[in-house]
Amino acid sequence: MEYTNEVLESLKKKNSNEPEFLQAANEVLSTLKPVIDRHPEYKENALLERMTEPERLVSFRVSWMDDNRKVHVNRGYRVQFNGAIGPYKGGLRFHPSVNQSIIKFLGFEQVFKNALTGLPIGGAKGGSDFDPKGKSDAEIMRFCQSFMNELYRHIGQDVDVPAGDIGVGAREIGYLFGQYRKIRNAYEAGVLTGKGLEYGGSLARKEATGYGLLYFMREMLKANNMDISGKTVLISGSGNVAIYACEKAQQYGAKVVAMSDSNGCIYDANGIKLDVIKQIKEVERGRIKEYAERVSGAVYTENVNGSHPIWNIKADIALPCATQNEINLEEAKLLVSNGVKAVGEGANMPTTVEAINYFLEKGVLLAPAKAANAGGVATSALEMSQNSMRYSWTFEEVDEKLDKIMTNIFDACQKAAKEYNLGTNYVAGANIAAFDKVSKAMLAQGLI
Ligand code: NDP
Ligand code: 2IT
Repeated sequence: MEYTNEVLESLKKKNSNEPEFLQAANEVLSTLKPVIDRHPEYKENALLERMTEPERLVSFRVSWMDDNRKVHVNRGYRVQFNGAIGPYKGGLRFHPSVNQSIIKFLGFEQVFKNALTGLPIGGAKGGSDFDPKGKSDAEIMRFCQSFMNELYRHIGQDVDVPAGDIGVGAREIGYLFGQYRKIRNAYEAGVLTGKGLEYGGSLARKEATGYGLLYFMREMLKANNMDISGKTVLISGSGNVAIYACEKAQQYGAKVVAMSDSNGCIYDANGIKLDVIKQIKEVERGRIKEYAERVSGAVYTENVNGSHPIWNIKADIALPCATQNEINLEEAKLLVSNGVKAVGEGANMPTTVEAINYFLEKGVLLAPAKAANAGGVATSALEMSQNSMRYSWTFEEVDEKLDKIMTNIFDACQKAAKEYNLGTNYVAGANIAAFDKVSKAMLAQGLI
């Protein structure tokens, strides 16, 4: 049997209850055959088996008390997937859907994404099945403190550096950092990224994932004689990534007509008013349907039975920026029939394998998550650099570095795709470029 298939079959047996992890592994491994054929040493050194087995995974109890003194117990996780390139690095997700499969898929993706940034960071991910929705600030703080009471022993600025993801933003990072500092009695600023600007955070980190997605898009479109200006854009989600993707898309002259949250989507034919979205989401922590109550002419459509009505709106570009598997084959067909020419994955694994293949078949340009959303973690690494230097760069300095990093990532994806005659398949290009770097680092460090 083919080496990649052999490894996939064994993964399926070992991880049969982890569908998202298997999906992520399959998506990567299925594109690596031409590389494996060229490099027999990869099989001899069991690189695929080693890359798909985390270096370490911890799961722990997080007990906390709500405002009515009721006790709750959640499960916390940290997976340190691969440390060959640098300290483990990756976000924390607080969402009720979090389980071992989700954390492992995210950690696995992170290894390759971090390699593509060109910066010295290994791959990790963590989080909890805690649901931050409807919780008071005090409850969030107590949860974060309890979470850090265990996490602290596994992290460190040269060991493992967590950051935000779904449900974890500047507020949560602040509480986590405070508790870490208290436990350690040391100001190790680089132990967490996404910090507030007053205590070691980096300018442009908040904007970085969304802006980076658009920098990647710009390069991908340019390479294919297209341009963002004047295009109609759909952006799912209305969190950190979606908001700053929208901001940069608008700066580039695109018309963003729809955004969403987990309940439904809004359509505004005149173009989304981002200040209203920021007020609802960043300030009030409210629901997206309130947009339609505040902006005349805007229409709200509720999700029904897991459907995502946002993907049934006519547009040129779709930017899924909410969560995994938010575009399935049916939705991909709708997008293509409505004229979508390019898809940029701001979220991690937002497109199912069937949907990816459909887009590629139809000639839709697909900017894959591990390349296109790497701007967030890249800027986290820039935050670590600034913390080590005890210095901070201006917004423009960080933004310029981010732009260069995203341009380099696109170039690397394109180069790998060309080298293996894959045309505009940047999905395979990203996997191959990242795999090449991680493989070389692992081989150089021997069998560990
Ligand atoms: P936020 O928590 O800020 O926002 C998440 C958004 O997605 C919200 O609008 C949320 O809606 C929606 N959403 C979350 N889960 C679901 C779900 N199960 N079904 C439908 N909608 C959902 O997170 P981020 O913006 O930080 O993250 C968004 C995506 O981007 C994630 O896939 C994350 O892994 C990825 N990412 C984030 C980076 C970062 O720097 N933050 C970097 C790279 C990737 P609601 O409020 O209703 O839950
Ligand atoms: O998925 C991701 O890349 C993130 N959530 C950001 C991770 C980080 O360490 O900044």
